[in-house]
Amino acid sequence: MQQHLKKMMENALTEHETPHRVNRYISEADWDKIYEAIKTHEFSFFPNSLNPNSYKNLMPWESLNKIITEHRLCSPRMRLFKNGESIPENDYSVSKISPGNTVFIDILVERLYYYLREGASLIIDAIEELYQPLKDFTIGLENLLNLPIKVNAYLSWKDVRGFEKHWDGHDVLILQIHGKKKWFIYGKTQKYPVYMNPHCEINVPEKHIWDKTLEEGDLLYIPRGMWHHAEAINEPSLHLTFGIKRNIATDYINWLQEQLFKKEEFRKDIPFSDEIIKLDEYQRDIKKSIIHALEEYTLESFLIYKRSKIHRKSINLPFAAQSLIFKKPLNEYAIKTTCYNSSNLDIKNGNGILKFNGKVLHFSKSCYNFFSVLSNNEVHSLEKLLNILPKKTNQENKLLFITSLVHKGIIEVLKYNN
Ligand SMILES: O=C(O)CCC(=O)C(=O)O
Repeated sequence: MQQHLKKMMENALTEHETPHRVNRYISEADWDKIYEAIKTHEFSFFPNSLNPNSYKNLMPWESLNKIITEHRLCSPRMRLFKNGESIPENDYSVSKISPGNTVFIDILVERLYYYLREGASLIIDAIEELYQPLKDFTIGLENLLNLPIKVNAYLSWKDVRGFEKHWDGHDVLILQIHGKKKWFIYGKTQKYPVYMNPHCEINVPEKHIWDKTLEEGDLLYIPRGMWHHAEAINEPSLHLTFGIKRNIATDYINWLQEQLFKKEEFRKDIPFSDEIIKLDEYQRDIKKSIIHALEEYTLESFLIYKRSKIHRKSINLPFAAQSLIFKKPLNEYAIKTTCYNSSNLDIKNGNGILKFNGKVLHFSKSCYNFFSVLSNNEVHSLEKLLNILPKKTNQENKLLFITSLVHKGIIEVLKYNN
């Protein structure tokens, strides 16, 4: 294999090791404590828990400026808030029409600076999608927690609240990256509250139970439902909020409901209300069917499905848009998977199964090795993978098989000298 390609593959390999992605920023000992707090829903403060040599790389000011400059981030992806009120987007940006009649929003920088100087907070949603080091770290955390994570950036300059006192329907990890911010934590509204719960009583707590000024490198874990607000202290502050969506029983039931459409007894009409005997029978039968369904569609299968949905799209052009991707010499190509979790791979009844982005891919047992080699997230030479595929399949069909996986977005092609 060519030396450059080998080097590139080695670099890619270190980039794709999950623990490495997280250990670069949080030590294993600190992560263990954070993990315990998340598991037990225990509000916790972790001072100085971010590695001082690296955490600023999660969102340097220059990279943030580049993100805002180079993307057309319109509301609500990027928004300004002051004292709990959103500042109308057209107060700091203008709609423009391109020669092709496309309308787009352009920021008026002078107005933006003015609002920020006046105490507005700037919020960018899902910022991990826009910055690779942050995305890598987020993927690492997702793999450790087996839960999906979305990151928002909050920037403030004045001792003015962005949001008023509120609670979130998901857990949050707050990482203070630049400057300081003062946090006020209040009690809970309800145990395990969720946004869509119509039975949630809103009793806004009056007095805070905890307050602290977060300094650079500090981390705070707020379980869902805890009221909080934050204020900067008249100096630039940037924190990243990692929103963690936990799985709850109603998620399992919603998934179960989708599975139950496959079964006749769950599609069957409920008798009319004057058919008392039939109604009784129906009640008895459906109870049995529900118990049976819970045994068939287990919590474990649901969790595997949810894990497979934790998938971040990755675009692989020019390769994935070509019907025939590989041209000789084949030793210039390398392959890696876009599925980060090897637990999505399984063998059942002698056949291989790959759960990918909520879909299920069945393949013959003879390809199992191929997938299990790929699923460790390393980068592999195409030639090595061709050799792992069954000997009786000819080269052309092996290449077509690999091509079909690239077309599905399951694996990606890398090429030296691209
Ligand atoms: O910085 C703020 O004003 C509030 C931030 C917040 O609520 C959060 O990060 O979850």
